[in-house]
Amino acid sequence: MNTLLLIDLQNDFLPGGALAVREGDQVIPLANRLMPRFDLVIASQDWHPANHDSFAANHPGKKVGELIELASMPQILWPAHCVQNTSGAQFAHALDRTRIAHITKKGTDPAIDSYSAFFDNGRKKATDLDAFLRARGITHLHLLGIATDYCVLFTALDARKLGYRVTLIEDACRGVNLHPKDVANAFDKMRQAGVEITTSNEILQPQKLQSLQQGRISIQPQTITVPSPMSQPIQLRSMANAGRRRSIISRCRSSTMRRSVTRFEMKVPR
Ligand code: VGL
Ligand code: ZN
Repeated sequence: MNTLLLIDLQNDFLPGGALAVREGDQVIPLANRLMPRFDLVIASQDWHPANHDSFAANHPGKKVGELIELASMPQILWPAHCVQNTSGAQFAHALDRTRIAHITKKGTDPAIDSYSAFFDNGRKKATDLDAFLRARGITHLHLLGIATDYCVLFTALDARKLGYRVTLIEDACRGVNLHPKDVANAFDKMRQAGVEITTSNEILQPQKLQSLQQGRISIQPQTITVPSPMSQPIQLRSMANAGRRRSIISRCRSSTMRRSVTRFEMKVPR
């Protein structure tokens, strides 16, 4: 069964939320368009009690971003977020919830954090997710959500360790980037673990992308996203003049073959 896993699409991770992730809101319309393409949609929900030990406010004198030790592991202190039964913990208001067949809650134990939707950070306790998927014979997961460098990363790595085929929809993820390279490093780690990378366009418009890559059609007057071997999807912008448009397409083809699409984008005249 064609399965999509939505990671933590909750108000607190959107701009204006308690742990706001830049452009987190841009993931929501993509999730809404992608859901109808899957037979099964599952969502994870960060679901902390108010006394959760990952919250800086629960450690007098400590600040957000500081490291403490929790359950014998380094733990980043976060602003209080996704507190059970608060509006911040609810799914994004713009998210179409009607297709979500199952919700996996995580982070409920106040004494340990849980970035992965499968296990707590100490891998001591499992959530219901693996059992749910196994019971249905699911072996391949498509993944999107927030945050790339925490919950998406740890969920993808655990899924691989559990033997799932994992495909990440890279333009439908956004990260925290506490350190500037965190998101890029997260993509590297996932790739090294055998996570496949795709884009929403490849799922929503597969024929169009194929034609574009084969040079049979030109780029429409809009922005499209193609899979990049680097950390972030690249955007190809259509140009006003036809000659340039042709050159972009041909460069796109050769760069894709050389797998250096990100460098290609920097060469495009603007
Ligand atoms: C997350 C930090 C703390 C996430 C959750 O959803 O990526 N990050 N709790
Ligand atoms: Zn959390």
